[in-house]
Amino acid sequence: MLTRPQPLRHAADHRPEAATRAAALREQICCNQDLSFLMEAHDGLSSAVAERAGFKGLWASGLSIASSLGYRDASEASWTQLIDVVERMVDSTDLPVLVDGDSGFGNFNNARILAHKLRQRGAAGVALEDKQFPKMNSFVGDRHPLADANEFSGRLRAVKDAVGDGLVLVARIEALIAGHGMDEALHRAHTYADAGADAILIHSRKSTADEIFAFTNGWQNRLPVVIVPTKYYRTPASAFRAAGISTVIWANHSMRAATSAMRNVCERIITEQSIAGIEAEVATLEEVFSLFHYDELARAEAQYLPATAAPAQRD
Ligand code: SPV
Ligand code: MG
Repeated sequence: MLTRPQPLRHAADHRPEAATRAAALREQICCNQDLSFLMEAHDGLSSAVAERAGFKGLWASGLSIASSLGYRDASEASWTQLIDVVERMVDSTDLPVLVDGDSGFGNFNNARILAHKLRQRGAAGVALEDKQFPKMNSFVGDRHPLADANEFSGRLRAVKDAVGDGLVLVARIEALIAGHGMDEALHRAHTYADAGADAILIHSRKSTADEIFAFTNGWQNRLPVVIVPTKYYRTPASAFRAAGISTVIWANHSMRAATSAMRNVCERIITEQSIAGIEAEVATLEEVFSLFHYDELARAEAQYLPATAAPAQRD
């Protein structure tokens, strides 16, 4: 009897299903005993690098994705561009991806379409912020008009009805960014919990974590709390643990590291008119190839290409 070799599967076919990733993210955000960390990524490469480094979950940052596409973080990239990037991130790793869904690209209807398509592309969760569309990055200027809390709750309810537990739904509160104060932030957190959010992201642009800890004191972990310590970066993780915070998002550091590394290498090459000096400082091609499993392709070629196939024509 002819025994056929097991068919090889394309690298992306080995990846966990969307439901498995959503369950993994839910575990990290909602059920974790210790603090969880999500690392920013903005494409397939940065996702694969973060996974290789040991991160267990990714943050698909709106700022970083916009920047890598050459847009401003002001709702200039479309939701279809976002889901295409998320698909590349999902296909490049086994990790759950929490997607920065900005304000949901419109009203409840846009938000639920976004969530539905994100789930189809394998995302594990979506964070929606209570701003109006178009939004502006929280660290740019002082114009951050908030959405009405009830209208925003409708966006959350519509997303929950559309995708159920298929995505972890994180409600992000911008009241502190917009200068509305702690009472408003807590009121909104309770409103969004009532609307079905799975976790609350409380955002601050202060250089200390004081207002984050004031929030966690008032909130008493009715839902898990997610934070983004980009501006209060000096606060140690131990302080976040002590405050009972669930998850820390390192929100833009691969994008910023890439920016400074690219700037340095460009300046060196233009000055030195040579790449000899930087060869030892950049990733080897072998490292890049290994991130994307060229070995699997070689095995597939052995299985599927005719043995007599002529090598590809080269110049
Ligand atoms: C992002 O990474 O796009 C965020 C976080 O939303 S922040 O830039 O802090 O608003
Ligand atoms: Mg963002």
